[in-house]
Amino acid sequence: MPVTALNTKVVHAVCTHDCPDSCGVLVTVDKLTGRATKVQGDPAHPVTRGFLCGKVARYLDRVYSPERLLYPMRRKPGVPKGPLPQGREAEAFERISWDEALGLIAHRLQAIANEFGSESILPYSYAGTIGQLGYGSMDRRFFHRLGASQLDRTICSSAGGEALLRVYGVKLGTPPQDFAYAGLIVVWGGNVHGNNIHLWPFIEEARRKGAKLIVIDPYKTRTAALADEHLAINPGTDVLLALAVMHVIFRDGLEDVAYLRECTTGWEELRTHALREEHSPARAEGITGIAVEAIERLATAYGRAGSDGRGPAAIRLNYGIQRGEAGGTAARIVAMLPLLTGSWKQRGGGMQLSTSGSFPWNTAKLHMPELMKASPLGRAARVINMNTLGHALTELGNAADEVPVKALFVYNCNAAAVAPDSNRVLEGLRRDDLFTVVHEQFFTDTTDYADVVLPATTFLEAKDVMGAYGHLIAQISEQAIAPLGEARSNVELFSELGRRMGFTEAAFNDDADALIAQTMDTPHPFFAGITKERLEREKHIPLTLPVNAAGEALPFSDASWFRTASGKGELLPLPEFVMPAESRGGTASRKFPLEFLPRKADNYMNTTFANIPVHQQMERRTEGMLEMHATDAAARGIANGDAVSIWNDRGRITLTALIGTNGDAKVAAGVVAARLDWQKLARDGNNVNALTSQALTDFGGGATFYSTLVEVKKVAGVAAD
Ligand SMILES: Nc1nc2c(c(=O)[nH]1)N[C@H]1C(S)=C(S)[C@@H](COP(=O)(O)OP(=O)(O)OC[C@H]3O[C@@H](n4cnc5c(=O)[nH]c(N)nc54)[C@H](O)[C@@H]3O)O[C@H]1N2
Ligand SMILES: Nc1nc2c(c(=O)[nH]1)N[C@H]1C(S)=C(S)[C@@H](COP(=O)(O)OP(=O)(O)OC[C@H]3O[C@@H](n4cnc5c(=O)[nH]c(N)nc54)[C@H](O)[C@@H]3O)O[C@H]1N2
Ligand code: SF4
Ligand SMILES: [Mo]
Repeated sequence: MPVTALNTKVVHAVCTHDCPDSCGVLVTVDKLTGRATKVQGDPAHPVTRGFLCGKVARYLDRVYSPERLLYPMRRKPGVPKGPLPQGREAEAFERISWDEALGLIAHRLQAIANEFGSESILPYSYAGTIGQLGYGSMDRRFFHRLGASQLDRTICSSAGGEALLRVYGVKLGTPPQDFAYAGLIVVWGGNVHGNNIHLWPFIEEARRKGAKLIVIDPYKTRTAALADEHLAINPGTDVLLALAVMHVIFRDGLEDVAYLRECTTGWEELRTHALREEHSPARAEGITGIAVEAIERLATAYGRAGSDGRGPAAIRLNYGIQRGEAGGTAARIVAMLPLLTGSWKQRGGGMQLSTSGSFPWNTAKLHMPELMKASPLGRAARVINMNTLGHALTELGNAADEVPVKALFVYNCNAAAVAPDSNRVLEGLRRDDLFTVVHEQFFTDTTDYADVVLPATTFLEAKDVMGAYGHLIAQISEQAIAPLGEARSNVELFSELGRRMGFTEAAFNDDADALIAQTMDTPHPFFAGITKERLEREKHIPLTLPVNAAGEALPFSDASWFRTASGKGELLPLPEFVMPAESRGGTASRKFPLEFLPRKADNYMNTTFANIPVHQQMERRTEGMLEMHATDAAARGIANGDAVSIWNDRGRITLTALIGTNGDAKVAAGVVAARLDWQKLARDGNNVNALTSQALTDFGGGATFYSTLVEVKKVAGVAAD
């Protein structure tokens, strides 16, 4: 702990934003004013190592922003739902007390449940906070007891998560610190520099020792630009690239037969499958867009790593790979690669997609699904996939036997901006007969459609407990400052609302401390010796993973680690390459010839920070821009700086062309890219999700943001911004 001045204290919090790094954050608080004066990365945290990303380094600008939502509000009578100018949203609402707000919400939810059945109420949340309590605890209890529809939270990682479960039976992977020991690092569908910055120092450490970095990404991210080699793959073709890599590995005898025998099932079938001619590098070249030589180089480097005195190969597989129609299989096959070479056996080998499943939280105790039985429904409620929100709000209920959605309760989520096919979503949100409540830290695109807006705390203002999806260290996040204004945490909101609804179960009285104790109540060995009390003393504690004779915890280094039905790494069914229907090689439409990447911003967190001026400044280069290759621009008579219209059957947006030629192009010909922003900050009130679809991944029910075809043309007579 740093030395503190007399009138300040330093509190250990955790950044609860939806980021793999889950940083330990030291918050300096002025004891006299109660105000936070500084945030810094915890130097004692083995992954945070004393620094924060650019976004959160400036977090106090967000916490103390003059635009923070501080009081409950209700839409003024007669004000229609729809976009409000940023900074002037409050004019559409009138302030009410928490007591009035809770009374109003309880009354409306009850009336709607009585008239249409409790399943006509839909909670809609994602990952505004990924704290155990903030992400899902009292809210789940509340909606279960109410008998509301269940939400399948699929917008981010469900296809990749399911892929890991199919191959390994558990979401576990190489700890970030071990990447420092790798001899080859392959970043596959991930943007480490933008989205996962605390992995970068370990990659750099490995590179100083001679490791090579290869990045596989259709977009030239900062990570790709800094790599030894960037393979600009055609979107959605990773399955074929991975099959070609396997082809070379088996062809050249680079597989680890002893490991395959001991730790996997189905490898001989996979070998035959991979060796088929259609999976050769020569055949993959045309479809993946990666030259035969580059595929051979990748496969050989991968297959030989670990045998030349340098470290083994580590793959940082990330969720970018599974945001397309073939995303489940893509994540599944890349996750199989370390099983072929047995790279798990060496420190610095293996693969990381998500480590979230390593934390054995007792979510059953937190969520209490049994409360659905006590609801008026008396059974498990129907499940709605969150990627189909547009459908749920505009079409569900058209058939006589379907329950429509009549109330939407949004928290931890900027649904109007992040959900795919947003024109359908906005059409639904605009309905007068939809009662919408939004619990938020700011006015957003979503609060523009709310009947009632409730103020939420930031991670400085509430206590929580955290795991991570990019490391293996449990942490306590202490409350550093009092809630601003009348903000309440998700736990407080849903516990009060539960009582207001007349739910008498004691479970609605649990506070943060009780909930933390419950979610940590598990006999699982990974939590052996890790208690709430110890976390409160030490702040961050690595999971108790089993170690080998050398004292190293090496996931999947032997068969004891697998949690599949067979107890081994499962390579069947054979992964087949299926061209995404909505891709240049696909069958969906010949009308729209360009593949569109609706990307994340390096300095926002999805749409969080998009309204903060210092963060906007950091994102200026791509603000309102469509990045395209000179070839595609020339073919359409588009010059740099021209206003361009981008459209498909789902929607249309206007951006400014940012054209790259070979050296400085971020995308290859045939691919265009733009980034996510708030709808209302976009040029004609529509962000990139006006173009994305509600189609789901091959398995796992995931979103398919990166399977989007568009056409682009110059907007005649409209000057560029
Ligand atoms: N700065 C910042 N950090 C973030 C976020 C943010 O918005 N901003 N978001 C957070 C969240 S919610 C998540 S889930 C994580 C996600 O982090 P990542 O998993 O890194 O997710 P993406 O940025 O969606 O995708 C990574 C890369 O995949 C590429 N990609 C797209 N299609 C394909 C394909 O078909 N094949 C391959 N090989 N690559 C493809 C994209 O161009 C992109 O550069 O990051 C978190 N961290
Ligand atoms: N085009 C396109 N669309 C995407 C993506 C993409 O890459 N491209 N990424 C997808 C992915 S991976 C994800 S994870 C989703 C993310 O979608 P969301 O989870 O909706 O992410 P954000 O846009 O960051 O919005 C989160 C909101 O939660 C609020 N919030 C934060 N903490 C709290 C809290 O404690 N309580 C309450 N009530 N609210 C809080 C924040 O103020 C913020 O407005 O977006 C998806 N949509
Ligand atoms: S957003 Fe990620 S990198 Fe930034 S402080 Fe939070 S956890 Fe750390
Ligand atoms: Mo995400």
